[in-house]
Amino acid sequence: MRPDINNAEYILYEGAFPGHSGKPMQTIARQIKFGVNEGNLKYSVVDPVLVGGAVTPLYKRGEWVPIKPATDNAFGMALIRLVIENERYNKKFLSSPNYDAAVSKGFNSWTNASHLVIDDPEHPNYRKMLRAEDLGLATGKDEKDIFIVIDNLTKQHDRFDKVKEADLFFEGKVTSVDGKEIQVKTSFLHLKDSAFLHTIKEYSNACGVPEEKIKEIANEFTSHGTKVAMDGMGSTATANGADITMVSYILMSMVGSLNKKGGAIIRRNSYKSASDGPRYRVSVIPDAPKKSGLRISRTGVSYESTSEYKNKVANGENPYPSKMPWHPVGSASDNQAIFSIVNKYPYQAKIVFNWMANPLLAVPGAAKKEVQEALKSTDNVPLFISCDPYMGEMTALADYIIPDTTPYESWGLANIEGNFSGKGLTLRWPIVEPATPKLPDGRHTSFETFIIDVAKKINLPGFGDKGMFDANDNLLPLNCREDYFLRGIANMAYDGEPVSDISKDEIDMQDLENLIKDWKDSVTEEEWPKVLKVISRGGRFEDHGAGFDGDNHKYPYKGAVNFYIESFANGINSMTGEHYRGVASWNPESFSDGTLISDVFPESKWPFKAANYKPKFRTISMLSNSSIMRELSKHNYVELNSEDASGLGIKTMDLVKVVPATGGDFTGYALVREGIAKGTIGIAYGYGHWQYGSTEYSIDGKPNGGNKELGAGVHLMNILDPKVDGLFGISESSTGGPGRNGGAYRIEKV
Ligand SMILES: Nc1nc2c(c(=O)[nH]1)N[C@H]1C(S)=C(S)[C@@H](COP(=O)(O)OP(=O)(O)OC[C@H]3O[C@@H](n4cnc5c(=O)[nH]c(N)nc54)[C@H](O)[C@@H]3O)O[C@H]1N2
Ligand SMILES: Nc1nc2c(c(=O)[nH]1)N[C@H]1C(S)=C(S)[C@@H](COP(=O)(O)OP(=O)(O)OC[C@H]3O[C@@H](n4cnc5c(=O)[nH]c(N)nc54)[C@H](O)[C@@H]3O)O[C@H]1N2
Ligand SMILES: [Mo]
Repeated sequence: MRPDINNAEYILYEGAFPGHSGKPMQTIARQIKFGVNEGNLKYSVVDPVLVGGAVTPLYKRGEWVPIKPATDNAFGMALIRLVIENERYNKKFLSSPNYDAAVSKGFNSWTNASHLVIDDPEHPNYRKMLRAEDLGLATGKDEKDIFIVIDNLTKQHDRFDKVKEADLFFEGKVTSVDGKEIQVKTSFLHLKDSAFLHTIKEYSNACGVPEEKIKEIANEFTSHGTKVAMDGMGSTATANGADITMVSYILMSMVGSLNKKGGAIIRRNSYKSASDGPRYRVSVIPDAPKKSGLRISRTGVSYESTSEYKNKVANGENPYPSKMPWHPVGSASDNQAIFSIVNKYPYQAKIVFNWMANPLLAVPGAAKKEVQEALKSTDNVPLFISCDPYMGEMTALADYIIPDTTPYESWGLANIEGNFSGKGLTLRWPIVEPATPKLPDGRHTSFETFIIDVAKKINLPGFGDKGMFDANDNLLPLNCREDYFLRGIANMAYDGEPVSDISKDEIDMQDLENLIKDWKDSVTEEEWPKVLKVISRGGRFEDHGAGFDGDNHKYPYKGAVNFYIESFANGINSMTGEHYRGVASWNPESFSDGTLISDVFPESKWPFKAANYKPKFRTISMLSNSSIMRELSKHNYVELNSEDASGLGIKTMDLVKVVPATGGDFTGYALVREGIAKGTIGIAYGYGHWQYGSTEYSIDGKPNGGNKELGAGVHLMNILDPKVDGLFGISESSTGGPGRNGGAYRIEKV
């Protein structure tokens, strides 16, 4: 979810820099400016780096609060402690055990704060939420997850969905139908216990934010009703980043601001398109085989379900540790996949197909020479294909490169990443003929052409003459990219109330007749006027502000915000066999087996942590497209706080060597300034390329590239996890999230 900047009164940015990066930086900058000048918006940007953006002397209502990298959990838990201690939370909201109860009190979201958790180590469902069946209560045939709360009126336990006002503070025994007593405690109290493990002073020492500032922010956050929100990503991309994600939703739930105007609203609030839609079942594969197999990234899978674990147990061995970490809570992840491929674990990749990704730079530690060597070895990767319009770092290692199209040459359906309350979906259509090679049948090479042709060759369902269903389950061909995209656009045009037909004038004005002549058959005669209407407008959008019904977002996220998270509490660290905590807490950065990074690499020898941030004048990969943008920042810097720098005798533009604790030194120009937290190295991402034209390569014997300017600057080499047997980039243990910020480094003057 994302802040509704247009209507918010206070936003806490915790690792997202408004007006500098974010999605997209221009819109966020503009909305902040309006919020400040015409609304009542105030904001705090808690970040190790002051990059500029919307924190400048001109924006008087925004402040920068420096924080040590990878310590946001300490800051966040301090806020939670203060909010609980000073009863600044909205009790009416938190004691609503279901969505309808919360709505009846003027809110538009709900939490499990009042739900009971089984707190008895002897109980078979210890660590789980208390459910109706634990008490022997009858439930409906298809009902599951009937959680239990204590009703504030009757003081008796009841189903969560039958109660309007539940006890937030219950701790004690409940009795099942057959008279057994179960020790339970509310989610809220679990969180409270965790927050009270440390004092505000301890939290403040850990994160470097003064106690007074933490108190001020706790106060500010709870002084605007539901018109507050929190956003952040940099803080979550750390080896302890799962907790700060929880903290963010919990803090917003302390005041009930989710799904409220001026609070946080869902992003990607979109029309149906390349999905099972009103005109075409684009995402449904006719005769699809059943899904099977195991994701290579080891994410979203518990180690206990693997054959490695079962075999070890069957042989009477201690199953822990696993060879590499398994991440029970996560979703698909390229940073984990790459290390699986490199280590041939849990299985060997036979064919690697890379598209629109450059993991060598994007994944912590993957820029290491050893990772590149492993990817090049046919022993690890027998066949490596990359589809890319550019000679990216990853692509340069491939056996085959399929030239792909760029945005002006291709179709695209792109979601809106927040900042807009209504439904919306953008689309782009090819406006120039692709510069990629032309095939004998007139199509150009591209990702879609490659996928369709290979699929047809190996007889995969979902392609060729019987490739797709329309809404009436008639089979239609899927032979070119337009069959896919135009039907997606037809779905979009007909989703809900269909759009009106385009007029003849508009068709002529944009020469749309010519655009469609080659793809007449992809959609029906009847659909074209509506498809063109959407094409002519670059998408379909509700009116500005149409997403609100009074003070409520019309498209609320209806799941509960979990104060106690069962999936974490029941997840097991595959390296140690220990359970994760079910509630947010302050845990300093650690390696996958729980050893603190600072125990392995003590701060006395490795005094710096890294903060990597998005570059202002380029996107992550794209730097060769505009020499004007390149002129504005020819290279990046190793940015240091002036106190740290003077201790090391470093001045701006000195050459300095950054030494990551696990090797991979790099040398760059120092920039000494006040806008960096102490003990932090700030480095802009997207520099230090060794491909993208910076190294020469040849095509059909003709030299290409070789422009050193394209590779200027440094790429932050993150540390590896020495506790794993094999190459492994530092990551968050429960989810597998990348640990690109934080770590352990030292700096030497060259
Ligand atoms: N100009 C520009 N804009 C972009 C992009 C780009 O490449 N260039 N990329 C786009 C993409 S893909 C994305 S996902 C968004 C991301 O946009 P943002 O969410 O803003 O992402 P980042 O710049 O990666 O990180 C945000 C901030 O986190 C800070 N940070 C680093 N470590 C920590 C930490 O431990 N704690 C805290 N509190 N902060 C920390 C960084 O200093 C940075 O200022 O930007 C998009 N917009
Ligand atoms: N150290 C560090 N790591 C990071 C981040 C960071 O801030 N610091 N940011 C993270 C974030 S938020 C993100 S989103 C990821 C991004 O990580 P990736 O998505 O892996 O990387 P990109 O550089 O955005 O682009 C990937 C590839 O797309 C290709 N490409 C560009 N345009 C096109 C096109 O039109 N068609 C095709 N087919 N290919 C194209 C480029 O050549 C490149 O090889 O990086 C993450 N990793
Ligand atoms: Mo991103």
